[in-house]
Amino acid sequence: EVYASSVQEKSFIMIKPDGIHRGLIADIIKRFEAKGYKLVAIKVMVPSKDLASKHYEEHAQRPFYPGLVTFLSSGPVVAMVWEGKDVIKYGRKMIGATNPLASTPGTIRGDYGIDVGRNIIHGSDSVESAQREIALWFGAGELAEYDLAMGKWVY
Ligand code: FUP
Repeated sequence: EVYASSVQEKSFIMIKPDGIHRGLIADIIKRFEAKGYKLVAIKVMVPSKDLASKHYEEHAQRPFYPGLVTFLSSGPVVAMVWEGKDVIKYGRKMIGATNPLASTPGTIRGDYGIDVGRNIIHGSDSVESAQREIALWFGAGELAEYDLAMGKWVY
């Protein structure tokens, strides 16, 4: 059975305010959807400063942290959970490097970004951070459980 637990891996993916203002929502969703990943949660919101601070708390001591928190909480963002095999690692590959100028063309940041402080999208970097971020941004009842008909052709 190909529907093993590895297929159920989830990643927190967020289009940041610059991505929204640049009109990139549909393009980004299209890439994850066309790859074969399954969208199980999505919402548009202007995050509070508290939520933005918690999201990036690992960077609390870095000089760019206050600006990063202010930027993220300026909103709006599109917060999502995508599910599928290796979605955390492969999602990061689709997103590209933190610095858009170091990102390969063909990646989201490589195709659309120039500045590290305006790098369009966030994606969880490990199973632990995905779990933490999904719990931070979504309530348990906000994640849909369903079989995608397409899934049996992807796997
Ligand atoms: P990533 O996981 O690729 O989003 O990168 P990091 O967790 O290292 O950084 C989080 C965010 O901090 C980046 F999206 C942009 C911002 N940042 C800066 O503004 N300057 C830096 O030097 C590094 C990161």
